[in-house]
Amino acid sequence: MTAPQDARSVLRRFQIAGQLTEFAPHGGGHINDSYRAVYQDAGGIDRYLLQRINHAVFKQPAALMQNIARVTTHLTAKSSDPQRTLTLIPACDGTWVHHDDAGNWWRVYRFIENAHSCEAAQSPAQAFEAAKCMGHFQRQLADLPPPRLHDTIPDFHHTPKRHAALCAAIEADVLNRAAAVKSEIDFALRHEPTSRLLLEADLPERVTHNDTKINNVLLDDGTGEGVCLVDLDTVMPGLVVYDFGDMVRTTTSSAEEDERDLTKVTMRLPMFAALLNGYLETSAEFLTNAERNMLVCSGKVITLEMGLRFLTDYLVGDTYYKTHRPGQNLDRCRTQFHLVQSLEDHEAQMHQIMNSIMTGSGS
Ligand code: ADP
Ligand code: GN1
Ligand code: MG
Repeated sequence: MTAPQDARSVLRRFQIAGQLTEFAPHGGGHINDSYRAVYQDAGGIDRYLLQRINHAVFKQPAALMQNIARVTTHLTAKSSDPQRTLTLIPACDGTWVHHDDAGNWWRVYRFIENAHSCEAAQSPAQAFEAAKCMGHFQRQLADLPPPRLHDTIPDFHHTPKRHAALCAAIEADVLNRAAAVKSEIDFALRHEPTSRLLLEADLPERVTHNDTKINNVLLDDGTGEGVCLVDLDTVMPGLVVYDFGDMVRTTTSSAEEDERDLTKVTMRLPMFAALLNGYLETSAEFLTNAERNMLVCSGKVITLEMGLRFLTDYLVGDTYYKTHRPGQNLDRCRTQFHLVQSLEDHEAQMHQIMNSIMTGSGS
């Protein structure tokens, strides 16, 4: 993370009035650096979120910011409560991003108050709200005017290419780590057909979020209702089932992504039912049958994808995701593969839940 002092000085490059009174790192994402800034002036206190875009991951930050500006403007224009949508603060030069002398790219959002995100879903009610909010987000963006959004990371959810990248990393084995992770590699190779399931389903391209893990949803502190999705770096053309799948990945398991006790990693059917109910409430009007038919298997595909990505990063030397201890990417891979197994074991029950919701006969 950039030293807080350096980050703090960047704030002067943005159109923010008042006196900076507090400044601290915020959130626990794997990619960008985020800081919370509190300003005070005669009118009261205003809070902001400063973020340094990871330009090793997002290679075209200017194009990425064009996407975010278009999407946030569109969402705000349609919202009945613009205070509850993501809003960019302009830089002093009138653009949406500050490019510093060291080559870093910075942006600032207005801090959305009286809302929080969860690292893991605590209840089906939270899963319901998060999924409902995600469907709303997709629906609101369905009429985003052309041109097509930029692909901020090409082939981001091309799971077969993630599989191929892992195979290349195994082949190169630059750190001689492959032999010790044979069972994980075997699991990945055995699941190659799973990697193709969503891309081969001939689903329509839509504007999607592409990083809908539960901590990218803000929930209202008072009512628990979904407020909005945050972390819009990967908003681009994609498949809605990857968004749904990432919520299955991050809400059905009660364990953290890097949990070492794998007995804690099992999928919880009530969370899945709540996700489906919440999502269908806001997406039913635009989902095609083909999309609806892939909702049950979407969780295992993206969970597999994340396992492939974590294992690849472990093999190449932990260069992509932030890690805080040795072996963390391998631990993350293991939870993902364990969850894939659990999702497979529960697939028949998930289909039953889907059928009972579709026929109006159950949860
Ligand atoms: P990262 O790339 O680190 O995941 P995020 O954009 O997801 O960054 O922000 C980190 C956390 O900050 C989120 O999980 C959410 O809890 C919170 N957050 C993000 N944007 C805002 C905002 N505009 N207002 C309030 N909280 C926010
Ligand atoms: C990264 O930035 P963050 O932590 O929300 C990653 C996602 C993964 C996620 C796994 C740009 O998301 O794809 O699902 O970690 N984002 C990028 O926790 O690679
Ligand atoms: Mg995030």
